[in-house]
Amino acid sequence: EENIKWWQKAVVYQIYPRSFQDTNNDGIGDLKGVEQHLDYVKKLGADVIWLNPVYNSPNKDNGYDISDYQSINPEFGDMAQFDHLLAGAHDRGLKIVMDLVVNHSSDQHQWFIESRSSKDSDKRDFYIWRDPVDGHEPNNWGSFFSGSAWKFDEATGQYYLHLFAEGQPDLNWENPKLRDTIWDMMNWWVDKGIDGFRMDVISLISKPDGYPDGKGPEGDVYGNSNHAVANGPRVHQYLQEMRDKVLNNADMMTVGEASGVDIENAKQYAISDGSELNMVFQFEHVELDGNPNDALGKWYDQRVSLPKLKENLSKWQYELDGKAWNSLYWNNHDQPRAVSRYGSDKPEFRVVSAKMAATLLHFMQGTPYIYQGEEIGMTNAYNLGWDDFNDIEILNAREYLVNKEHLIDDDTLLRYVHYKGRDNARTPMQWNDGKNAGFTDATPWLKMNNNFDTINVEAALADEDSVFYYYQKLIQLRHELPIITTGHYELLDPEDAEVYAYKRVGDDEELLVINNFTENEQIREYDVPENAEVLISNYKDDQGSTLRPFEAKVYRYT
Ligand code: ISL
Ligand code: CA
Repeated sequence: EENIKWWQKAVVYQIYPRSFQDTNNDGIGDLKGVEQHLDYVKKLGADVIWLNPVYNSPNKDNGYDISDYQSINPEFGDMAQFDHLLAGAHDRGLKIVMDLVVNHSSDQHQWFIESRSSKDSDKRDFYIWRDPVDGHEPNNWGSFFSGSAWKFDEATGQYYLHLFAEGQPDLNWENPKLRDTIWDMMNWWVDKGIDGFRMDVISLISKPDGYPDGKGPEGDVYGNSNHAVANGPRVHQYLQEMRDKVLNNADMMTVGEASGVDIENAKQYAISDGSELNMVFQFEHVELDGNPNDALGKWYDQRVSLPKLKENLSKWQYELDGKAWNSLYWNNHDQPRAVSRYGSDKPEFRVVSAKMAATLLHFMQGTPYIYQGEEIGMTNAYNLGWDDFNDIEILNAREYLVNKEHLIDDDTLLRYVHYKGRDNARTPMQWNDGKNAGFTDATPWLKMNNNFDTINVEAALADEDSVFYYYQKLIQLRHELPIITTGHYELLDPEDAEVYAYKRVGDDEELLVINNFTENEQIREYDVPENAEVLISNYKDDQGSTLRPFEAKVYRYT
């Protein structure tokens, strides 16, 4: 117990401010809107809020292209409102973790404006510039958002690297001056009293020496830069330097978004001696239903099989236990809605399956993250069409895969987008069944999911059997029972393709977590002692070996 850190017992609620609550009727969520709902987050029981980027940005990638790290985007409010929000959160015992996006900045950042102005600029080496090779790009790296990761700049005749959008040039971490500038900026936020950082694609900051070509899937001209760039030679050195220069200055929570990171890498990033980060967001389980050997990459709409999912999640549970720390998530602003992807958003199964998925995740070892709307079972947004999407990843994929390379047609991509697209998660929060679900009186920046007449916070709060109250109970149990934080994980029946059952083993008690992953009844016998009691379930009564559709139950026994 004594050795447990606060962030190991905590539950995080992720807020995407643009889509949370608009208070000045411009169709865009804002900081005042976040503040307005602090009591809602408190009622749910979460301990920490992770705020997606709220800094100045031309919004090529919705705030992940930052033009001033020490400012608040006027569409969200101003610094006084931020300070007020932070104080309001602290008054309620809530912590706030900020998004830190330092693999790249916006091309509108003053640093880049100076950097691109001349080869002699003292900011030139804040970014990554290379001469053309035989008249074209320095290597074959592809951008995460389609096409080449290099952009030729006429003014100085060199290419700059952008692993994401053209408007997101990569910062040059090799430059100690850049690193010092970042440490100063981070310390400025630490001094404000924020409680931690979620570090965007932090696994990509150290580029491999020599910039070798990456290997891409067959039929794709670009090398997959995720594999070529992730976990570069100096990434751990940089993070240890960050620990020393910034993170040790306060009691912070840190989570690195770690694209391209496997178990062995993660053991170092999230090592329990505290020398780097507290935990990482790994991507393996959300990449299982993709197309890794194909130029289509993530674009696909087949579900992962349960044994495959089990194998992966279990590997992380076993391997990090005692050595590092897991983050637990089904979805975020980059992933489709959990209930649509892992449960069922059919009306008759939505509530029960959202609770099942929550049970499966929240009884694992690690720090759980809940993405806004997940706690009321918000679903993918099938009513959005090509004219409605905003996300650069979706729009670029259409440009590249459909229009340029003719790899698939529009309708197929649309089907994939309805399964996987990031805008599924970004439609505004559904507060009630009124105009625009109570999100705004104006036209929302992104079309609403049209199911808010039934799926909304007001309805959830009025129904004691709602998904909301189930999450509330899961969080409460985590706070009360140390075994949920520390117990050892044991998978049962790895090959069972319908039911996901596992144990948490403590010193003097155990939990057995049983989840029917299907919409059919299943019959399963598990060995449970006489003294077993049902700790939580998404059905009112226990029918023993009969598991009803999406039934989840947890037995506790000694
Ligand atoms: O969204 C993805 C897959 O659909 C990822 O490739 C994603 O781009 C990657 O995980 C990095 O995400 C983070 O950095 C991006 C930003 O667009 C994402 O919103 C952010 O979470 C660039 O800053
Ligand atoms: Ca607003």
